[in-house]
Amino acid sequence: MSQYKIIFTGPVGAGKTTAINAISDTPPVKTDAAASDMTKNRKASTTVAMDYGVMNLAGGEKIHLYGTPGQERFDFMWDILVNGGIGLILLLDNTRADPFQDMKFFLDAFSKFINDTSLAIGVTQMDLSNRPTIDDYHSRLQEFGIKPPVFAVDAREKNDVSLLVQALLYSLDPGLAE
Ligand SMILES: Nc1nc2c(ncn2[C@@H]2O[C@H](COP(=O)(O)OP(=O)(O)OP(=O)(O)O)[C@@H](O)[C@H]2O)c(=O)[nH]1
Ligand SMILES: [Mg+2]
Repeated sequence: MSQYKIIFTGPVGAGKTTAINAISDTPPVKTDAAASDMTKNRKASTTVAMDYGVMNLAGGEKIHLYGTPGQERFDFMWDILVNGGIGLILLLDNTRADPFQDMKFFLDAFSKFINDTSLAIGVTQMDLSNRPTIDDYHSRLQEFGIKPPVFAVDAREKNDVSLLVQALLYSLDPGLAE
């Protein structure tokens, strides 16, 4: 049976923990701790080490899902978590002050891994803030010389997150995504 690993990253509150929770076929492992400074993100806790879940594909493959902490002070986990991964999902929160700056920051931070593997981008909270648009993201990504799939996703919705994962898998191996 084939086993693969993908990693979710992105800024605080983008929905990494929520997304893994939504699609995992096993009870997810979370390492959230209460955080008093999280009120501006409409949530009371933040990931301090990692999230973990598993998605079972129809072909019998297992996709191991790892989520990074969003906070930069835990960035020592980022290199550890990408080890052995086949692709990266970058979640961006459209209500943040400057989502393009977040995008640049994470593309830079994970540039080596992205170069070696594959990338898909999900933009969350578009129901709360509809700008920038997905087209705006595509334009900005052209400046980086990359063309990853970009979707609007609600991290709470299993279908949305699942489509994003399928897009990433498809870009790696069209046979893997069904
Ligand atoms: N309205 C709305 N809320 C969303 C959407 N996606 C996620 N959320 C909410 O946004 C919050 C995301 O929180 P987390 O999943 O903890 O975010 P995280 O990326 O794990 O954050 P850190 O671990 O702190 O880096 C949750 O309260 C979700 O319910 C969306 O598309 N729309
Ligand atoms: Mg989290």
